[in-house]
Amino acid sequence: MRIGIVCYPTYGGSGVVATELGKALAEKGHEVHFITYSQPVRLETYSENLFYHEVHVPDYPLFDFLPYELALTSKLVDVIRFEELELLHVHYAIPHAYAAFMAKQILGSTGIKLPVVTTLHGTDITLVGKNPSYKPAVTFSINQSDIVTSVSESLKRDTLEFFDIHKEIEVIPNFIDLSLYRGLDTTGIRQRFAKDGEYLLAHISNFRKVKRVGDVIKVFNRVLKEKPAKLLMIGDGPEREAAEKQCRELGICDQVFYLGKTKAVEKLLAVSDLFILPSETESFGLAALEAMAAGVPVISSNTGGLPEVVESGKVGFMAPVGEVDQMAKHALTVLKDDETLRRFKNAAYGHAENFSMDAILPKYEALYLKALAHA
Ligand code: GMT
Repeated sequence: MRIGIVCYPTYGGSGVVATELGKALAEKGHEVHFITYSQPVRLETYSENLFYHEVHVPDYPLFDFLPYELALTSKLVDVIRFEELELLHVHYAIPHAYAAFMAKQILGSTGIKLPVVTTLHGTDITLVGKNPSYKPAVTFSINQSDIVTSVSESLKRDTLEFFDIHKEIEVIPNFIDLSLYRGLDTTGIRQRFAKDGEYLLAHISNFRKVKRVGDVIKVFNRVLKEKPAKLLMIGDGPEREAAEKQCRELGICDQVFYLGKTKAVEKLLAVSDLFILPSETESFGLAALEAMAAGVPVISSNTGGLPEVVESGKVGFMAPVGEVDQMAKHALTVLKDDETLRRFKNAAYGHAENFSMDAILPKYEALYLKALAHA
């Protein structure tokens, strides 16, 4: 198939899922064209089946706001026509589903059919999409998509609750390429952060409010009172400064490493003992799955789609949002002794296999065929 993929190219779950999906499809022989405003961060590999088309938004003194949807729509029309794409898969409804609808209309006026698959990822529904400024356009464009998928049952429920949707929503969970976590050379990495006998905890996110990074620090600080440990804070975003300040106030700066948007995520996870994800809301929690793929147990909040990912008591534990005492208690249960930690680590890795790329990719391919058949 010749497939167009639209996504956010930056760090963030939806862009990662879209890019890994595109790469896997290309490996299976499909021709995949990414259309977005900059090269997706995970699209560094070369494949003869992978293409990238950059959307440029020309500025003009009249524009207080650059019309990205318009430029994206025009680019879609151009690429789809010229490359003879058969299908468009857009990730994150805002504004991609809307641009896809417009492109479909324009192409339709010249007799070109374009099936559109929209994947809902989370904040496009739970935080941003239901804002009245966007809601009518989001509702409309979801309903106009030929196929709609969501990354968890929880997100599907939220979508049906917040929007007037009369389209079937297929749930296809996030997935992971387990091969990325095998045979890694991690020589010296753990020693760089933790001494012998110290536990290594980790958190990865875009440090937005929804991630509750302050709770990560609180949980870690409680763990520190019982066990020698270090914390890796991976990623960057608006809440980083506040989290750094929190560490200073608690006097634990020497125990916490802020590593920013490093690309060595798999290696850092591979040397970690425990992952903390106390989010306010999380439609799936790809970061938790990445941790498990590296054999790292997870302590998370029990919000949104996380209960579909984190098998509490087996691969880690969940606690209600904000319950940092409970989370710390759970963390100490996992870190109780070497044998317990090993059991949780093995279970985490085993559970990640349920979300392997091999298991999930055929589901998308089947949906594409369905979309093509109905076009
Ligand atoms: O977590 C974020 O803020 C990034 C966001 C995104 O759209 O890139 O992630 C969402 O999509 C991911 C991939 O489907 C999910 O794994 C995340 O749970 C979801 N984030 C939230 O719901 C907050």
